[in-house]
Amino acid sequence: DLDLRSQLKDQIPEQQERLKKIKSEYGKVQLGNITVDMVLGGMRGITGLLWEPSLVDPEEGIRLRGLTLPECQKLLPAASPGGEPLAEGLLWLLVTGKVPSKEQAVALSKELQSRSAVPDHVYKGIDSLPVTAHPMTQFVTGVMALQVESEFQKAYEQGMPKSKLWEPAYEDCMNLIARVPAVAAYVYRRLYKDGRAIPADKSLDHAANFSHMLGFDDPKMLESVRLFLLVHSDHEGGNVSGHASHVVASALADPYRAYAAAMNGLAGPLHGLATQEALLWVKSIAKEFGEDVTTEKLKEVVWKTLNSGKVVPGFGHGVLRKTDPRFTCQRKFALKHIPDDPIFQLVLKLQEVVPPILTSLGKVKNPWPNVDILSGVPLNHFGLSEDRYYTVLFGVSRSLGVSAQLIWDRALGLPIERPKSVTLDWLEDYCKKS
Ligand code: AMX
Repeated sequence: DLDLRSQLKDQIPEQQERLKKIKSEYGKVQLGNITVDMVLGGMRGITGLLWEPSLVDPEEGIRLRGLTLPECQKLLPAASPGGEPLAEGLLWLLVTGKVPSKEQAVALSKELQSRSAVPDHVYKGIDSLPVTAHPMTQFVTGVMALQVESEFQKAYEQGMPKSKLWEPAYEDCMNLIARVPAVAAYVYRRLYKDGRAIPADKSLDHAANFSHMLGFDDPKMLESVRLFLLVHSDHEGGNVSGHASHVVASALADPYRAYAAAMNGLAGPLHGLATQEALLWVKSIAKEFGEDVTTEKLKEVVWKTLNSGKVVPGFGHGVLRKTDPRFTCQRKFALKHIPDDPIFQLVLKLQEVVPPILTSLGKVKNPWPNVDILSGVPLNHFGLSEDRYYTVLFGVSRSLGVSAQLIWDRALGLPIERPKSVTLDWLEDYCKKS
């Protein structure tokens, strides 16, 4: 069957039963103890969310529906033989847990194209902002303007029962995924190319068409964008953007609102803005000290960054405790396609220099590189050099993972999210008594 929706429809009863069974048989099984440290430490280490599209192992890193990134690269259908996976195939995997055939990926590509028309008021909304507004502000404004067409909101207003709400959630998610590349490209062209928008090319796949609308048609750039969409698509549910989308949707706010919430979190420098910050930082080093800066000088630069009270962007992680496989995957790509790129060479040096310094601080739990130190480098190499735009690219990619879960949130009928909070007074009293 080539239709994603009907595949999903077939799966839903089975997964609903599964959830029900886990609840009734294992509902009282303990998943760990909550300590005061965890409450004060950003809930780190508390297992408290259900998130189907992916899982992060602290040592091994991300698996998308059980597949490592190299497995995804090997098994998912590619645009060209041996090339990077199609975003459509990845989306199919994230939604269903099954590796699609090329035909299924192509059918999904057609479906997304048929949904991709962006209403004019979206562009007008973006145009009402000053061009100085951060690209993420312009992007989120566009996303909120897309919300006007929410099928979910309409269905809810018309009294659709909870058990059927996954259907309009699916409609919104697919429309959202189909439309955000054009909105993102519009922001890019508005800011950096005198507003000369480029129309979609319906002969291209989702990622390639996005690159085309941005203004880049080099086949290697298309591969870079396909890889970028893969590595940033999802990172389980507890990260700021994933969690934000989940909690907002749990109030039965529609997928556009949930995704916009995710994007506002992604715009934080400790999360998605690290893509921008890392590229800016590496480029500023190259500019100030030249591309073949010595190791000694690099060490000084890292210390200077730390001593000025900043974090080293592109290093460290909340859950991971080893080098991010998303980094490794992009390193392999860069070695294949842009081995001599000076910024890439500089990142390779940072990969050696930064971890011992972060380790020496004695408090950093993971001194290793994460996805963001490298993800901008290939795109920058092929001409997309505007650092401030990078988080928007990350956001387009996250539409895949966030949406896959938003559909399942409603298909599984997950309840409103409402963890318990306490005050400092309460904590002191409780701890003194225990
Ligand atoms: N540079 C400097 N200090 C760092 C650091 C880094 N790269 N990573 C961690 N630390 C510091 C923390 O700021 C914290 O210091 P504090 O106790 O004085 O506040 C201490 O080390 C302990 O932090 P942690 O438990 O190791 O990490 P965390 O879970 O609190 O934070 C993260 C994780 C990603 C926010 C952090 O490593 C960081 O700020 N990294 C740089 C920004 C970055 O690359 N973010 C992108 C992450 C991936 C993504 O979301 N895209």
